[in-house]
Amino acid sequence: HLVASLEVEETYIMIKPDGVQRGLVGEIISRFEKKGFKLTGLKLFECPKKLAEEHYKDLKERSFFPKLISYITSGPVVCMAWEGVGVVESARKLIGATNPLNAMPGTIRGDLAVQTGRNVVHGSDSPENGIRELALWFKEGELCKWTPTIDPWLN
Ligand code: FUP
Repeated sequence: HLVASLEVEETYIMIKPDGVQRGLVGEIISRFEKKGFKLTGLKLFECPKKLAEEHYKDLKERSFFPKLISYITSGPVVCMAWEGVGVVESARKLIGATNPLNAMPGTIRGDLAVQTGRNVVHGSDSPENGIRELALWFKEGELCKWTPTIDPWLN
């Protein structure tokens, strides 16, 4: 479908260890900032194995699961919460297809990545998973529910 949700939503976006180590943190954050979404949470974090397994629990039976867990826990990740109208689906479009070779140029993965197993960024795939994942990765008090006091044109 072409029309994004008109609901204000929250999504969990994570820059994976390859994105951090390749120096892509600023570039990736910029994509969401320039689009006009609101940053409501941000931290550099070393993900414990248990948390990675919980986050990707739906993929537990897949052959690539052990490799996926060792990739995600191989170095610090950048955890982010982004808020906005239709942000879940829009962020998925900004990120691009799971396999970066299938991701359109102009998307984060299309522009910056080559391999599925090194696809630089994660984004929640539904509003329900946005809520679930934010609860998993952020503690009470780590998210900021702020209202812009300057530019009222975006968000
Ligand atoms: P996405 O929602 O685009 O992150 O993709 P999935 O939830 O299907 O997969 C989560 C992660 O598992 C991907 F980012 C990379 C990894 N993966 C593989 O390593 N191999 C696969 O065949 C599929 C996914």
